[in-house]
Amino acid sequence: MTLTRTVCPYCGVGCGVLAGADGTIKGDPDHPANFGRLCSKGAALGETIDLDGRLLHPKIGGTQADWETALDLVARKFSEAIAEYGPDSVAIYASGQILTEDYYVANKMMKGFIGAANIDTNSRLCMASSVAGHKRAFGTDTVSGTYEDLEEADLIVLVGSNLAWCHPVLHQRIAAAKEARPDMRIINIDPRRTATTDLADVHLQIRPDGDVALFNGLLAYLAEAGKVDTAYSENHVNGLDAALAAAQVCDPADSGLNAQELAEFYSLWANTPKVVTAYSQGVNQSVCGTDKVNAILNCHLATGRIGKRGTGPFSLTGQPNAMGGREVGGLANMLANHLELGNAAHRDAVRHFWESPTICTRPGLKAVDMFQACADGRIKALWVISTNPAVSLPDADGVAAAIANVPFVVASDIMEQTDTNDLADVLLPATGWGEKDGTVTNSERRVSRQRAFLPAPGSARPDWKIISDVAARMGFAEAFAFQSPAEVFAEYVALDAATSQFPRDLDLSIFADADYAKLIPTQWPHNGARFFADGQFYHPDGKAQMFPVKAPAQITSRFTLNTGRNRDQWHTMMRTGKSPRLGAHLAEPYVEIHPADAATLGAEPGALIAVQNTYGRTVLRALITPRVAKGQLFAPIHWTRQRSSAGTINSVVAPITDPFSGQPASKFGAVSAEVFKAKWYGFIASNREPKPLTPYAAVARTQTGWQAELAGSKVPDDWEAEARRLSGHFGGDVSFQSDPATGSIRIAIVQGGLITALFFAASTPVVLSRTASIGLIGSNTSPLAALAGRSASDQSDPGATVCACFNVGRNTLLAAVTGGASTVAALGEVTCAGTNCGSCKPELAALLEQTPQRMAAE
Ligand SMILES: Nc1nc2c(c(=O)[nH]1)N[C@H]1C(S)=C(S)[C@@H](COP(=O)(O)OP(=O)(O)OC[C@H]3O[C@@H](n4cnc5c(=O)[nH]c(N)nc54)[C@H](O)[C@@H]3O)O[C@H]1N2
Ligand SMILES: Nc1nc2c(c(=O)[nH]1)N[C@H]1C(S)=C(S)[C@@H](COP(=O)(O)OP(=O)(O)OC[C@H]3O[C@@H](n4cnc5c(=O)[nH]c(N)nc54)[C@H](O)[C@@H]3O)O[C@H]1N2
Ligand code: SF4
Ligand SMILES: [Mo]
Repeated sequence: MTLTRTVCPYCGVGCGVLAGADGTIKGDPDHPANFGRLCSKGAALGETIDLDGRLLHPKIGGTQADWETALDLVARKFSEAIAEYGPDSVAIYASGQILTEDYYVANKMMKGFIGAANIDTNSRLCMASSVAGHKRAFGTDTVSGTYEDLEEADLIVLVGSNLAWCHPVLHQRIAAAKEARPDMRIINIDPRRTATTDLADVHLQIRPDGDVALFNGLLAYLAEAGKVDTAYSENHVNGLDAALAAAQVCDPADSGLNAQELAEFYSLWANTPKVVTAYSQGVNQSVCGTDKVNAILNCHLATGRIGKRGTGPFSLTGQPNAMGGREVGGLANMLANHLELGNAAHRDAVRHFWESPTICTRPGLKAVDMFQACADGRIKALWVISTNPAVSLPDADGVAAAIANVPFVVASDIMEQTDTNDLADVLLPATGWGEKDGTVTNSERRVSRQRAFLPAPGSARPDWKIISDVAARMGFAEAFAFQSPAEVFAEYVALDAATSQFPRDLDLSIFADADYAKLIPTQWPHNGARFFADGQFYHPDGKAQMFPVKAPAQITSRFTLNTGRNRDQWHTMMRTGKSPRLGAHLAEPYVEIHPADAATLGAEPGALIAVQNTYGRTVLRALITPRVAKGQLFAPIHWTRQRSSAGTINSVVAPITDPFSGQPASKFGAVSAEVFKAKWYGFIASNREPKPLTPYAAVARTQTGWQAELAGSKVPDDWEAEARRLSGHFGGDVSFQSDPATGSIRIAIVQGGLITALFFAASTPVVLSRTASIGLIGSNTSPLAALAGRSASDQSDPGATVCACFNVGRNTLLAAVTGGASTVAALGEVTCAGTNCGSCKPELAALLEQTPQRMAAE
């Protein structure tokens, strides 16, 4: 079997993958991002390339159509809207998950040929504050850090980053570096404890949005302790005095940390020259996201700790091509190739190069405003490409209504059913990872090739081709006559060369003569390049700018909501949701709540909590844990309306944005919380996909089909009918058991001698081995034995999955601990857990810490 050299389609670490058409997936030992490692999501890629649920042909109004008809219709509707209402009446909402070539073509069409800048992407929800902060400080959006800097630092400060779950291979590289150099210090700044905290020497459990106060305090401390590099700041930095003055009037106690925590952190940072401050969404997704970025950059600029090995600020990108999108300029307030929309000379040069009839002259609508314009009727035609805004934007229910309000909506996706596709007039099938060719750029500016190793399914086409074909039909055939992604890439590189008279960081000359087919992972401007090494920045005078920032006003609410990611799921689960192994890690939309808050609300373990505000309402399983602080709730972002009845967390996230970047404040909002008083709780294992039909429902893939956790607010009159309705099994024989004493109901549905569905209900959360019931689906076990909850092979229940690679459950691990395994390595030897991708190692360590012996001793 020949394996194709490509890169992982998930996070911004950008790991190299060797992939085969039979589903073989290996880490690429030669890729400089991962040197052969993969995390649980990367390792399970082979399970997600089947065609189940794929959109295989264009659809118009739900009916299959041919490409000609669909493309003609899209082009006509867009052209008509532009003719009647002007270029600002159409919009594209795209994604950091399309390839650089797709992105370049979409941006060119919108800005140069339609002549408006209404193209924004989900990177607005992700990287916009970093972009804005970098531009203010450096004059360009330059990420100067490299992965080696993280390995070489003596101190790594992780701010608002759950690296262990969100950039797992980078986390493993840091863990390995720390093992080799135990003196290395890691500080984790996060309002809650996470798997990342377990690697850290110190957890600073900051108040939400306390970051500006914390880093302003650090700047003031650096000045007082004589740690400002005066020579550096005189020669290379403007604005020190103003930034310092703002910092000095800021009270570091507003960070929520005590005097000792502050003193220790400040002293360690001040006295460790080799420091990297790496940050992610806990910084970006905030009302003061841009200010947080500048507060961090200020400290690095004041000390000259930037542009040198093992030092610097490091904005970790989330999506596989978030960085590529920034490079091509695919946001509503950028032009192309790091050129400025507001600069007439830049605009003229780009227009000249594109030979375009027009060029946009002012910024377009940023994501949240774009959907507001959809709601109030300004947008007449909308094209959504490779993103699921009806789930991932704040005020998700309002956004869904806004999309429904647009007269003509197109969605390009690889999957047929998404919450956004359900609202579209036209669906265009895109080729996905493994089927398409192009380039992506990772967090350290390394451009890698994604290569196809599978044929295009059905009549799916690559995004760059679909966009070019629509542009051609709108009258721009000559400028969009691309025949391959290589041609698009060549034009993108040529645009860079044609505009080299404008000094900026982006320099793609290394790719000028590159052989696209054989392109090896390459950092721009050249491998091993170090930005700012000479102290030169990109403001006109060559200096960096320190920015005065002040701490935001506090939110006063009994409960606030923080949101983020799970280890084994990717965003709206369109791909990872296909893998039973990945689904087994955390199979329900949950809310982390502090034990004291749970007690006040009267929430027992397994209870459901209704979290709501004026925007909407969700119902989530209570995960009672001291990992979150009192008054703070945390919930994952992954559940959609396809997989849950009330688990879409953005239903309760307000559309409040950072004033400079337009990035939504997805991590900190006011909500109320109360126990959802269910009349009954249930569980289904089935060979058919259950629909989320009860007030609480969470659907997930299993090894034998599907499962659903349920709760209802009205006890059904006819349990058999309810079991059939919820499992979708209307045929077959039913075995029914009920226990009036406990109110529990057990139903098995058998077809052709095989168990097709098992349904359990009770007046309290159902306690039974899910794994055992799931294992019985499709077996010929007698219904009576099945309803007794015994597993098909009479094996013990492995428990909830901890290690997704080897499917090792919590009970198996606890048994190994009882049997004497006392270290992560020993657990690996006994059970294999953690010995493949290593993503579960923090959880193994936590499990060891919680062994009964230790708990008793505490
Ligand atoms: N498994 C998995 N990995 C992913 C993704 C995924 O969906 N699943 N998505 C990818 C993408 S697109 C992105 S953008 C990245 C995101 O990667 P991360 O930013 O690391 O992930 P999040 O879970 O969104 O948030 C990180 C942390 O910010 C903390 N936080 C909240 N508020 C504050 C605050 O005010 N201050 C500070 N200091 N911290 C705060 C949260 O408690 C949370 O632990 O992950 C990428 N990797
Ligand atoms: N509350 C809250 N909300 C958040 C966040 C948060 O932390 N909290 N994080 C935000 C962030 S950082 C991000 S990045 C967003 C992510 O949010 P989204 O971008 O909405 O999430 P995805 O599920 O990744 O959507 C990608 C879609 O593209 C499709 N797709 C995959 N490959 C291709 C392809 O090659 N071509 C095409 N045309 N389609 C394809 C998939 O099937 C899927 O439907 O969510 C944001 N929303
Ligand atoms: S860390 Fe995991 S998800 Fe991220 S690129 Fe690597 S294998 Fe993919
Ligand atoms: Mo993201």
